[in-house]
Amino acid sequence: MQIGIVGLPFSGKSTLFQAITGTIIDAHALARGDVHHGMVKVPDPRLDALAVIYRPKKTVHATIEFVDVVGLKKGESGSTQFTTNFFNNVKNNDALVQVVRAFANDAVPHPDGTVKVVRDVGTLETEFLLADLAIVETRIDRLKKQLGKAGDAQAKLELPVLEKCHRMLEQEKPLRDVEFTKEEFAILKTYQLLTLKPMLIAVNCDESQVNESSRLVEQVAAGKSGARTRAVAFFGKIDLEMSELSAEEARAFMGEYGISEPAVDTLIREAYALLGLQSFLTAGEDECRAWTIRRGMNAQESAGVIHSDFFNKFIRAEVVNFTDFVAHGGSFTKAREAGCWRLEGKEYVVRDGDIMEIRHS
Ligand SMILES: Nc1nc2c(ncn2[C@@H]2O[C@H](COP(=O)(O)OP(=O)(O)O)[C@@H](O)[C@H]2O)c(=O)[nH]1
Ligand SMILES: [Mg+2]
Repeated sequence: MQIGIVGLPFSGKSTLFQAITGTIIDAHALARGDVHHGMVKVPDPRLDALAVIYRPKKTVHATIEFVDVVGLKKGESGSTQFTTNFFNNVKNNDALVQVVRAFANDAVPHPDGTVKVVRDVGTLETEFLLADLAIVETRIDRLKKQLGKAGDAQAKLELPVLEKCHRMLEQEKPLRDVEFTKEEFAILKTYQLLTLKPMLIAVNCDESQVNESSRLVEQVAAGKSGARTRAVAFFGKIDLEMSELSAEEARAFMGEYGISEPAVDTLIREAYALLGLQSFLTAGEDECRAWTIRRGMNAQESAGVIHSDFFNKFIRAEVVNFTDFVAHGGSFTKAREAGCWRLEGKEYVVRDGDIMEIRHS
């Protein structure tokens, strides 16, 4: 699973990438605009709470991969150029974070001269819609030629799905906001359509915009009601500075700004959820850990994420929800005595934040 950070030049993509990966990219690499990959810890206050109770040797967060996507250039005429290279870099991602600039900084040029969040979201969206339209039209033409010939079953299956996409794209509707059946999704998967990817719009605000940020988020989110589009704010400059501080210094820093956690922490969790991912937790003195599963995975499949033996030899899962677990001192026994412990079978659909212990043969 990989999330691509996209957006216009100088919107703050590399700033965000550095803040969430905790790496510093040197100025030359930034100027060259290299593609950067990084594994990012999914911040999880529940895991932190378990670590306080257990004081384990190791605390392991869930991780997701982020990519600082490049390929967008400022063109000769001053406008933004959407290169083939850019679309190829975008295509490989499972979800996208679109960084939109809201911060004012005279030292940083805006490719279109002024800072306007809604316009910029539209600029990228239009390019993605056109790119998808081109792919869909080419494919429809090709499939139509196969109709009536031997072995045209696949074409008959794919054509209505692509025509549905075509209608939507012509109405400027991104495919992520369209309802598709499982079968339709399976067909569309191979095309790597850009507007089908879940999208998190990330509005990059200045420290002076702390109070304004939720209004900006509402503006960019207006009219985007689909479950696969979300919007959040972050504070590129502050978030990057904060990522370089110790935990204690960061707390003091946040106190000054009156914030309870770095905005990028929320952003990472939103991106994780947008991918359809969630975590269950295991607790012990050796290790407290968040394990990544897809929403809807059952207890046996989830056990298999820990170890394939746990899948093959699964008997039952002991489950306590996070709040109950902590309320009972992080003890399965005490939770059991209090009646909030459950023994679940294979088919139990695991919930986000379940604390589990797998019983296997
Ligand atoms: N004032 C201010 N400057 C920022 C912010 N985020 C990024 N910048 C600056 O904007 C410039 C472009 O940022 P960068 O992350 O390299 O943009 P990219 O081209 O999208 O990767 C850099 O000089 C950053 O320091 C922010 O939130 N506030
Ligand atoms: Mg960059």
